[in-house]
Amino acid sequence: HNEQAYLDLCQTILQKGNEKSDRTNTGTLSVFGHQMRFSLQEGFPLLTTKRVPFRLIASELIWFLRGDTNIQYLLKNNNNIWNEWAFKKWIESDSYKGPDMHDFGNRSQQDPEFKALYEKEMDNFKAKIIEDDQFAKMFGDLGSVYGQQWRAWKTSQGDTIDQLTQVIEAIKTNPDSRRHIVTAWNPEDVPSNMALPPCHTMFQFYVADGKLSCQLYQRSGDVFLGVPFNIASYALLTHLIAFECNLEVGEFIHTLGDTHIYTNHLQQVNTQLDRTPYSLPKLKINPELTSIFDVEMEDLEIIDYKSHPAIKAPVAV
Ligand code: DHF
Ligand code: TMP
Repeated sequence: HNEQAYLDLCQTILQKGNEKSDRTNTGTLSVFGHQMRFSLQEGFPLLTTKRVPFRLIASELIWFLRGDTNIQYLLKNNNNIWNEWAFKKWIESDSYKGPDMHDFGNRSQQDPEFKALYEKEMDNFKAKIIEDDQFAKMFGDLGSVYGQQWRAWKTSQGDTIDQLTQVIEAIKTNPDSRRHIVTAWNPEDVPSNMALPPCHTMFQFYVADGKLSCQLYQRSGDVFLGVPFNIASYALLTHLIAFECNLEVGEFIHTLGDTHIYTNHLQQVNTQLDRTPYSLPKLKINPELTSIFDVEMEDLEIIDYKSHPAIKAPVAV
């Protein structure tokens, strides 16, 4: 079963992980260098040992494919997964005049009174991003994150490169090439131009036997919260590009650098490890879809998704 690779990773970290402090002051158990393989023929790798919200994964990927880097699109699609990182830029800006929100992630976990204040500020921020295009332009943008790097990489000549369109063209015309690469890591943009330097730093496609495979190098992986999203997101991207190129799907290979479980997720991970996986769901793509750059939520459907209940956990900011 495909999902076992993920559960084994959790076990490995619990057993062998190094205790490591981290940027967010949360603390982690961490291993360096790990690889998982998912056969996309076996089913769609949306974890079943906890409910993973496919809707959020799909709308985030569509946002990347559009080359969008502004959370306004996500909020209009009721997707809140990037809010904290835009909010952080807002409260650190000179225009912010509200109550002190520094270190809001940790403080809202420790202090219920602060948490209420933070939630109110966050609600105001979200409403303003949705209603006020000018404000959204200034404070909804996460900077040079995935959407921009994939679709409009800035060159030294002042042009842009659409890496994704180029890689699709290359897969169609020269499938055996060993250069089917998209990179999101631009040293010139790290760290000043982005809310969070890219975690999924580069990926490569490979064609053999009429099947498209994809390998991702992820420099940093939050195994409980981020990684289940990342697996499903790249599986979805591989399906979409295979669809566009008239290929079957092969494997998704997930290679990780600093692979960690935050110490405030340990109980959740143990709960999940006590569960037995169900068989994986299937992905259905609207056969009428003509270009993956026009894909909408309605074109994507997950079928036969049976899962254990969701497990809540705080995200480290
Ligand atoms: N920072 C950290 N520390 N970990 C991350 O995984 C992470 N991921 C980012 C940005 N920064 C990050 C972008 N992706 C969630 C999942 C993915 C994600 C951000 C957040 C998350 O909180 N997932 C919840 C459900 C959220 C919801 O329902 O709105 C989950 O239980 O999976
Ligand atoms: P870092 O920049 O200090 O590595 O922090 C980023 C954190 O976010 C780290 O815990 C990894 C996690 N993360 C994922 O696991 N997947 C993602 O897609 C993103 C954006 C972040």
